[in-house]
Amino acid sequence: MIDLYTWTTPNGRKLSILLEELGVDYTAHAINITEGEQTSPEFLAISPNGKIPAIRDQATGQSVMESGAIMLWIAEKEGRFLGAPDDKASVLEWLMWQMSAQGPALGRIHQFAKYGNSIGEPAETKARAQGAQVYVELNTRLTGRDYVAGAGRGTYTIADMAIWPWVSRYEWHETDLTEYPEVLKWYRRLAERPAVQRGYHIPHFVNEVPVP
Ligand SMILES: N[C@@H](CCC(=O)N[C@@H](CS)C(=O)NCC(=O)O)C(=O)O
Repeated sequence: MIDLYTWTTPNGRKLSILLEELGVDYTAHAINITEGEQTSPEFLAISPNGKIPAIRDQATGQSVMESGAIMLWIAEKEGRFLGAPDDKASVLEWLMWQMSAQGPALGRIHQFAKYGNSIGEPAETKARAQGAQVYVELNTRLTGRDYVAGAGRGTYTIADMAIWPWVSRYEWHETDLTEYPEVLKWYRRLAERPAVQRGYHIPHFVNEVPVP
């Protein structure tokens, strides 16, 4: 049994989507990051970076922080959603792209576009350009493919599960997905998956899965 410490954010939803896709037993614990619960000593013992998501394997007592590390750790343990052996390089590429490029670029836009924490011009213009750039990269990658990683048209992997929840915040970063038709097709395809829908509503319902 896995304990998942999470909140209603893209980084949290990556893990609840993976666990729902795997169909493994897990218990979701809500860590309300708007109330500072991520700074409690109990939580910091599991997640020393003071951020969700984190997990704890009840069987071994092993805890893991950092969403990309957790996804890899669980997928390798379960032997699923990593594609074929030859697909591993592209799974890692797109998982790391999500962690280092897509998440930070879009999260920066949320700070001023959604929360009103202005960083002034020209920094906001530059941040929006970087946000558009990650969509161009994803749209290009998805051209002629169904999934981001793997040979041929691709295979559904943890890389898709990591990227999708950030795209689901398209309204927050004021992106019109119709400008990125390959991303839109992929986004809708994943949004239809029952496990993605269930995972989106962990640890609790906020809104229906947005679908343009
Ligand atoms: N690199 C981390 C980022 C996690 C992260 O930024 N989590 C946010 C919510 S999406 C958080 O817990 N913020 C609370 C805080 O920073 O105090 C990961 O991928 O797990």
